[in-house]
Amino acid sequence: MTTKQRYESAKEIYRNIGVDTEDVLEKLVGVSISMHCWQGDDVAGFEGKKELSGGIQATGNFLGKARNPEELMADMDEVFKLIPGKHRINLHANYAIFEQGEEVDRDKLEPKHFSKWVKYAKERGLGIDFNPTFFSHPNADGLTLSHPVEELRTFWINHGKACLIISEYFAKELGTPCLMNIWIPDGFKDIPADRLSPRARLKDSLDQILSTDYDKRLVKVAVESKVFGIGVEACTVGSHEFYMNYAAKNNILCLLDNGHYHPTEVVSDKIPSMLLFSEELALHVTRPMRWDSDHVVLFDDELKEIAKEIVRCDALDRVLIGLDFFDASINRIAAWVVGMRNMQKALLYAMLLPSKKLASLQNSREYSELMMLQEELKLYPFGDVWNYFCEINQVPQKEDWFIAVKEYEQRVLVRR
Ligand code: RNT
Ligand code: ZN
Repeated sequence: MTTKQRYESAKEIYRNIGVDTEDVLEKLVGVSISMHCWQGDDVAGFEGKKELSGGIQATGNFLGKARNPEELMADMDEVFKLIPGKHRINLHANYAIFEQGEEVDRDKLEPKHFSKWVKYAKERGLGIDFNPTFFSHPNADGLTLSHPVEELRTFWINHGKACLIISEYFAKELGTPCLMNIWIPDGFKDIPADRLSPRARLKDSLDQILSTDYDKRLVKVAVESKVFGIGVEACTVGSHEFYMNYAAKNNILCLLDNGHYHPTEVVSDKIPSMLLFSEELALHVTRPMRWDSDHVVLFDDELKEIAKEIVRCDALDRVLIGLDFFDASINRIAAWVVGMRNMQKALLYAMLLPSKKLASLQNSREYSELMMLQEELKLYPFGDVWNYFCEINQVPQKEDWFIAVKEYEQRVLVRR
């Protein structure tokens, strides 16, 4: 049977439960996912030999890591050939591209240092999202925006302000709003004596950054909380409560990274609550394994649950989905493709559920039937719809994409 024939049969099966697969495929292709550039080089960036700091860690030594902008862009192109739809790229400030002799420190960054990225994105019709980089820098000695030393705190405030201007430049150039996400590594390894002052300083730093004159329609600022990290096990300054309140009061976005909560706490459950109180919400979809390990996103239960919440809340246009993982132990392009395709698969899976019917079973408290149906739906021919989606969007189906990755590994990566 051809992919199309399998799809036709699946379409019929889904029609019987009231799901229109044609509708779903049209919707799905319109969902853009923000692909993080930092999977391509283990969060190294282009500033030279700076150690990765801030309590995040890329482990592994797979061959072929991108060493410069050209290589990183070429690798990203390979990924985009293998995933259906049009997406966005997510950059960090330490991926600035300097001309010879033009290097500046992070507090002095300007739009021109990102013009090559704009050119790249324009040529491919991609949007850009952005992140100030508050780690891997001599001034980030465990504390940044909450630093008690004014001079250091000011350096980081100025970095944040510079990044707002750069974000606005991306939005203007590319004609699509830029999400600028703030994550800082600030915290304490052991029990602090004062949790209030660092948070008061962080609050003031954010106020100062946001006082920059920028167009709120073009730049969406988000704040990303974290419960713990390597070296900051006892307390993080930017906790969930801190940022949720800060975001609500200042009308900016919260960004939820599903590796940043207590190990049994799930982001999927937070999505509807957040959406009741804020217009938009941003996500870093990742896979924590026992800790915030940033493993490649798999098609697992929590990913499906996250996608279901977005779809059921009818919030595809209110939830900004970005990925955040960095695995250096496998082919980095394969890592990207697996993660991106899985995010799309999860959305498709969610869109193919008869959500209204399931909700009505819940509301009429027919819990036995609800459980039965939710379980039966797991074996519906979802894969046949996915393969057809790949076919009509001209990317390889099933595992076939890996042939291209292997070929690129042999032709390009092994020579690096
Ligand atoms: C770290 C945060 C943050 C980073 C990226 C590189 O724990 O998740 O989002 O992973 O900014
Ligand atoms: Zn994150």
